[in-house]
Amino acid sequence: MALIYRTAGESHGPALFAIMEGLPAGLELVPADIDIDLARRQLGYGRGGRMKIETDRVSVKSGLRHGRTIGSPLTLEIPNLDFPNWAEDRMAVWEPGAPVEPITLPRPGHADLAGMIKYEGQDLRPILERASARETAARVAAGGVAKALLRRYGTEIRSHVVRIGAVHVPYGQDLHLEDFAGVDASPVRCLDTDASAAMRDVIQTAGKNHDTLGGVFEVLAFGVMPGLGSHVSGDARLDGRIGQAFLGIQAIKGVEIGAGFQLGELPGSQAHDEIFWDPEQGYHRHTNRSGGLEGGMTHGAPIVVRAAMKPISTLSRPLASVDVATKEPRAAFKERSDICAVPAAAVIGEAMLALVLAQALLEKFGGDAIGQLDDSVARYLATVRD
Ligand code: EPS
Repeated sequence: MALIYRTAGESHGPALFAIMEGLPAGLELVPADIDIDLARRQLGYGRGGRMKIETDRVSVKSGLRHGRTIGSPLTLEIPNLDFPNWAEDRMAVWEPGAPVEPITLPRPGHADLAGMIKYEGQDLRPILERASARETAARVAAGGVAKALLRRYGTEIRSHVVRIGAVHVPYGQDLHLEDFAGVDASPVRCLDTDASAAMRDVIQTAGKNHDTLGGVFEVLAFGVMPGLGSHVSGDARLDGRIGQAFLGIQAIKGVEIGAGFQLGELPGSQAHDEIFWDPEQGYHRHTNRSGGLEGGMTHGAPIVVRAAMKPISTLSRPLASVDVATKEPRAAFKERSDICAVPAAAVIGEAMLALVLAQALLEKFGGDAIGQLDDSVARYLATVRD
């Protein structure tokens, strides 16, 4: 069965949920597989007051028995601790106890206006609640499960921030798993100490100026077996599926794989990764401009994905907008928000890459029980070197 997942929940509703179906039975999980990533997603210099309110922890509601999946849909719940603080009426699932004023001032850059037009509404609340990046907590929870599955077959996923506003480190460096040991200790999840300090400074300045900042993060998957994905149809190509998964993260506007846009500048002789073979390593490359993907398939080198995040669209000094009730010019809606969430987005990127790779793994090897999957993977890996 294919692995599918879906999230549900609003930012200030009672809870967020993820349901995953198609996981093999017998996969061992511990709470930390999910909770550590949930906590990592809440970190990062530049986050707003909401992160002091929430302490995201998963509560598993189905699909797990005695720490092992049982083949049925896995339901993950993350409560919104802010719901009782101010949203019980605003987000009441039934008639509210007191009347709730509509929000009528769409923020440029947010889903507010397009969503309101699409749903023929006069209140932005139902749109902004689901468009909010709070939803990504549920994806990160599902990603924690996908990571546990991938880890069993030697794949580890890491991320780091390579740009905040104008401050950046070189993109596409030759990084190894060990290089990421201390990345979460950086307040902006950047591997370079000087750049971390400079990124922190620009976020602080943006905050003082009532502004927000975006940036670029890179996600890498190490220990990926060759042959996941497919060259046979456009929608089966793994590059395309990764692109969709990353562009589906709130505020992501650009995605590159490997050398990405730089490949458009290079001649073929400098753009591709030459092929070598020796008895110890089997097939291997000395470069990885392809970001681990050729012809829509993994080829065994690390997968390297970069994504660009636009600045947060809720500004404490709001941009020009129009009141949708009166059509009068007004400043956009202003609500508590973050100044910069790129470090958190990098953790979300890890989850998205894990989910795409877990889907590709299960498509290739199938199996209802984890032992069947183990056997199929082992049989295949025995063929890969030669
Ligand atoms: C968000 C606005 C802020 C962020 C939120 C995403 O929330 P609030 O309006 O409650 O202050 O903090 O992110 C999260 C809550 C989260 O868990 O990441 C938005 O509008 O997208």
